[in-house]
Amino acid sequence: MSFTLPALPYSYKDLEPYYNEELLKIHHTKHHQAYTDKLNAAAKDAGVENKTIEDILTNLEEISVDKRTAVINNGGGYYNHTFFWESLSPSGGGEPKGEIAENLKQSFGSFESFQEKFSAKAATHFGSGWAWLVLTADKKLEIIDTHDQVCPLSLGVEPLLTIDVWEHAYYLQYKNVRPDWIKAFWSIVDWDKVEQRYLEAKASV
Ligand code: MN3
Repeated sequence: MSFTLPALPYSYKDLEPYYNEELLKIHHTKHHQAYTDKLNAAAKDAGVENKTIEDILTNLEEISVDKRTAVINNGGGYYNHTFFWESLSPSGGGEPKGEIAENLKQSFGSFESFQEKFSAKAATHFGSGWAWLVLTADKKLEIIDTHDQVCPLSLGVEPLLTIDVWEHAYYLQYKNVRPDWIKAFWSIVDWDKVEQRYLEAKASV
């Protein structure tokens, strides 16, 4: 069994003007593909090639220490990008509805306040990494950031939404101005997907 690059749920030009075709194509076919290829090598080396990526990232302690870093980097790179693509939609943006909307309001005061805090976490993350909305083990919403390709599943929390703030994620379109990328991101967030993930995470034990 091997991991394969997942197809995007939209075409390369569908997220324009917020995320342009050239950037999306390179990010998917070069960066995400490279993580996929290296994950296959790292998983085989660690003897976990027959597990799901979720199982691997949730149980990193089962991998010997000398082989773990390659799995964290490339397994996280594989999973985080798939999760990121699925967080976006050409018909996204606006405000969430349903239970996630209610809980964001309860947890952060208002949707705008949540957006400000999430944007600040993404903007101030030092170096390469991700900002996330997660559901903790005691079912609370939190905003966290992770370095490099560390995945929230390895930290015991369920990811609900993420933004990639590696320079490769925005430099071609937004140059060094990460806050412009973060602002554009809000116009393509798939809140229906976030709601679906929230309901599933809330129901899981
Ligand atoms: Mn990336």
